[in-house]
Amino acid sequence: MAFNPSEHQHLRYNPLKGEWVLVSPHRALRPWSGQVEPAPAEAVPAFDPNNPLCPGVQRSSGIVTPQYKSTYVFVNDFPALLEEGPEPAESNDPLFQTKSAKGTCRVICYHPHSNVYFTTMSLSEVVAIINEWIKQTQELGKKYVWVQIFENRGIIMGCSNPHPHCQIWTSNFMPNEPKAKDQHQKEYYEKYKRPLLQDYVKRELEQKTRIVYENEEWLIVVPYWAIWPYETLVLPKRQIQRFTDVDKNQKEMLAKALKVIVAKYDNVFKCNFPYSMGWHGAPTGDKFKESMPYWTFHGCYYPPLLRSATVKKFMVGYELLAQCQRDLTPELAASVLRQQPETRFSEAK
Ligand code: H2U
Repeated sequence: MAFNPSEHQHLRYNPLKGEWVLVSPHRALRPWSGQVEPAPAEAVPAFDPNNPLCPGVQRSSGIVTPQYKSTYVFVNDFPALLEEGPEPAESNDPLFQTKSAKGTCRVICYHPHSNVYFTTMSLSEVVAIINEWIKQTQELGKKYVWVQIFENRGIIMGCSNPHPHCQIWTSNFMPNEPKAKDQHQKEYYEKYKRPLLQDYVKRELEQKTRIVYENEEWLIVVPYWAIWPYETLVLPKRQIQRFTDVDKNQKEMLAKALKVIVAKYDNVFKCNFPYSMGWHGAPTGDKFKESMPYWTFHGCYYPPLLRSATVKKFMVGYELLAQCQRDLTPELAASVLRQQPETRFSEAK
């Protein structure tokens, strides 16, 4: 019998992180009688006098959120990283190593209304969010080597507040994920003299099997090495290293791409598709002025849903003890997403 990647088990390599994933397509139809998550609540009022992220409402810190009209940024009242604090002692002990950890955590409210999102905001409102992401990268990147912008969407992803928002955690250290991507993109560039992700864009455009959406500036694919069922990678068609390098056209086209990808996600199971998403680009801080041609700026969406609006993939047993595994092939996931309309089901005329 000839090998068929959509039917037969195999391993795939993630060249960005140097990790392998087990793909087991033959298992995709196995029955499920496990946990079903409660259906996510959909109706959120535009203003909730008890929601601290709404304009005019008091936060836990006692500060009243101002009457903002566009995006609004504040320092997280419960930060995981503080700018100042006692430093741990240096240690040469190979088994008990410690390092300094300093940084800051901010929250970005996307919009003054709680009942809007990328799918329902205007293009210019989404561009305003992108401008805020760039501004924060510029400002915090002067001081910190890593500026992690991320959003948790939905209760099952640990999102604690229904108001449209994301977070930024900056640090004086490179966290593990971007550190691995830094190392692997660097090694690839040294070997092939081209940025890994620009070569990848070219190959995905040729193969066409994992494309979810593209416009003149951006390509969204389910990566060949995806671990989450409907994971996607947002890639620039023109090489850029950091968010701060995005030009006007890339910004507008990115706004368009983000509106479409979220609409497609929501259309798959007719719900607010939960995910964690965020941005990765070349390190900043002392390296901000350095050109790092091996680094390609990109976005990642990690959604957990697998079979329905309530049944998610668990990263448990084999994933925790051995390595990541998936049943649905990236090609099948991409075709499901590609076929979805570009407008959210609730907005369709
Ligand atoms: P999440 O929904 O991703 O949990 O983000 C909401 C953040 O908002 C969370 O990190 C912060 C929480 O600490 N927050 C405040 O800083 N002040 C508040 O009054 C409420 C929530």
